[in-house]
Amino acid sequence: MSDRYTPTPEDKFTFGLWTVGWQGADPFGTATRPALDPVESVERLAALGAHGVTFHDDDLIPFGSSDAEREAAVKRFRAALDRTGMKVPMATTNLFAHPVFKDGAFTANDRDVRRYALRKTIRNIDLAVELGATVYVAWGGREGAESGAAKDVRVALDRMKEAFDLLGQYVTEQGYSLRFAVEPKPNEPRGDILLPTIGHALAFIERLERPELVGVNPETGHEQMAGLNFPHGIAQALWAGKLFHIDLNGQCGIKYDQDLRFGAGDLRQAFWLVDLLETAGYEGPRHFDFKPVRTDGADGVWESAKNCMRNYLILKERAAAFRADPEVREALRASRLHELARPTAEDGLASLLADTTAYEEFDPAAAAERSMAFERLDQLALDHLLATR
Ligand SMILES: [Mn+2]
Repeated sequence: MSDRYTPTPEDKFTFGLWTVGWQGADPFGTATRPALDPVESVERLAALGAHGVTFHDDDLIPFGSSDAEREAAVKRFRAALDRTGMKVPMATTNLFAHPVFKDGAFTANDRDVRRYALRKTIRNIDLAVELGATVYVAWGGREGAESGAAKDVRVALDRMKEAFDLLGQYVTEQGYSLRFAVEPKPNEPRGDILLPTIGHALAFIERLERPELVGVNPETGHEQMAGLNFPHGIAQALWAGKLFHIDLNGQCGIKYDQDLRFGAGDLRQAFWLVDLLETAGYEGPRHFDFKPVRTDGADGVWESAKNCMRNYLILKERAAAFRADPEVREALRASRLHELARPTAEDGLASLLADTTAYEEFDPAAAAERSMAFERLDQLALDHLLATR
């Protein structure tokens, strides 16, 4: 039963194995669903029209597996990929679940833990590259603190930089075509996490030895947990040439990390996000990092996975209709978007200083009277989002 919102692999939708595989354990309750075999996830997502899957090392190879067990798990996984044509564009490291990472990984106060974390990461980078990944995500969920003296943040940032510099050196020396994507999050599981927003991460990246190898992997809900406008953050990442990957999901305001399916939560921001990704030339995977609600069984897992993609395609259609509407084009002009696109002083500073109409003869009161006409423009967007136009 397919319609125009049924995806194909060309839509480049990808899912983390940990998303559909989430068993529903939360801080107050144990799992509500049985474990899912990664091979089944690959097959079912392929049947739904996805392009690929992504994984943490421990999603595929349970922590503590022997070398033989590791090899067997990879072999089965690779066979499923070959059978279905599914890709692995991204991989990442679980540096948060095992108690050894209770105080972080790359910035743990305990040096032994930091060295172990780097080796664990490098081991999975080798596998990621073998499976064809071109992006390696780093979410430092445990890199943070709950109290002031427990973490010297400036020194911890030195250690964070050291980690990315070493990883950059490693992939360069190996000749890998792999770039890193830092995933910001303000809090949870730590009280406060380092590199809490897109902006913090972008500033950090410029201090690295190989900044060209490192970008960001922003997640919808993570920015919204900080009360921030996700499309604005994505726009700045694109502007900086740093949107290496993206995690799409849903979040209802400033509260715990909900990881709702894409399209749930702030629908207006989802609309503007899709409009941005589809018009800005973003070519990376549309990756979903969500958690099927723990109230549901396997039916809800696959229903929500399907609907992440469906909602993206609906919003893509709605955003395209908005951009194609002649009345919208007229409204954009009335709101002077074309003027924003024009440099403020293309004739140079000297001309600006010599231009008496820019200041001496300028009438601020008259300029202040010009309506920006944003209300009409925004309602046109809402009409298109709600499919009433
Ligand atoms: Mn999340």
